[in-house]
Amino acid sequence: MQMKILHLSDIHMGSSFSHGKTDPATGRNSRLQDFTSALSGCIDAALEQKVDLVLFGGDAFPDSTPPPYVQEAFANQFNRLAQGQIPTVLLIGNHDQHSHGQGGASLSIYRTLAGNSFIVGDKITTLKIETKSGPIQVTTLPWINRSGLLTRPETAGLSLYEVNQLILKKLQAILEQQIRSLDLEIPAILLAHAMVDRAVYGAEKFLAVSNRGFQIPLSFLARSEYDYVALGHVHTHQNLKPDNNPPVVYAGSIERVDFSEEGEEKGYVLIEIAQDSKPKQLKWSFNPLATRPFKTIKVNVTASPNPQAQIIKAIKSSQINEAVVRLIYDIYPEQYDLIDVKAFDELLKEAHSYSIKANPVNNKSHQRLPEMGVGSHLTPLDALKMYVESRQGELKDIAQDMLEAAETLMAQN
Ligand SMILES: [Mn+2]
Repeated sequence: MQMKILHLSDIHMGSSFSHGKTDPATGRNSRLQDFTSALSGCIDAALEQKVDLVLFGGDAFPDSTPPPYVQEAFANQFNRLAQGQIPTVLLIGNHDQHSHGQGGASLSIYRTLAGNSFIVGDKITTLKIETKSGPIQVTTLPWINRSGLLTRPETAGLSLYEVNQLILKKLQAILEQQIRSLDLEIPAILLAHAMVDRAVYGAEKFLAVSNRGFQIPLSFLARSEYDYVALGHVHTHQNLKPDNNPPVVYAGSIERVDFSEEGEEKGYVLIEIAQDSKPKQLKWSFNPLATRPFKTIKVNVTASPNPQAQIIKAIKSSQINEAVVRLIYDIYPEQYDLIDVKAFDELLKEAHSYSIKANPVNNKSHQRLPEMGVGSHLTPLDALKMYVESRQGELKDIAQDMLEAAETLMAQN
């Protein structure tokens, strides 16, 4: 007997509107249609492949109170799974929680819909789901926040680091309990919305260095008792266990939320488990979706006698048809008179949407800092400090934050 599962994540329906345009007929943002098409592609695949189970890894919307027309676009697609009688687990991500971390407001309504074919994963537990190809176990691990696992007296007087260590200790014990409860004869999947240590970060990286998020070590999740670990949160598709023992896979977002995802392929994961062979055989594949391309055109015209011609040439040699385009050009302020932006507007019209940004280059900033010359050896942190000091004028408001973020990032490696 073969069991088929579709794993998708990070839908973020209703985001990226700044990269769209308003449809004059409906008043709706074109990016909602793009995200709906991407989601529809996942649901089409689930129905065509007659999968036994759909696992959604969390982050349905940009926040827990999406406007009704956005909820409707989401519900229309998931409703097709209910009609196809495909059991579906909807996991709660950080964007699905209220800011104070109570429950999954935007998804909890699905609990009551469609003859219980939806299961909302809002707590750590192990579900046993009966599918048309047999039973499967799914441990749900929604986004963890401090208030969910710790009480206020437990955290009194502790530093942020100590609080995180305490959460991890508790989490490890709870996960251990779940793992011990598994029936190893039946397929088992861990479905988690988490920042797992060792991931390559995309747009969500700012959460990693803020107080809101913390990281779960890969070793907590990559357990041989699970046949597959289905992850949500990081938007870049990747497998954290290349030896596939077990696969620990971020499906990634299904459409580009912003330019940080420009170069990434978007899609969903199909999993096949031959549960009767011993040991169980598992195959998984990443399936790309047709998504709207993003294109950055970056030009430095500071050395050009004819910056206008150079920028036009760069636009003409780029694939911009129906893409979300941003044109950025580095330019000396004294070259401004040589630029006619209207000509760029004309050329960029065939893009889906576009933005143009002139990046003024200060002649002085071209001089290298003498301390950073060839032959001197600096740690990356010292180099950053030196750079920040040399740019006090522009960076003073964010200098401290930059340094703290850098220290946090480097301490993690
Ligand atoms: Mn997330």
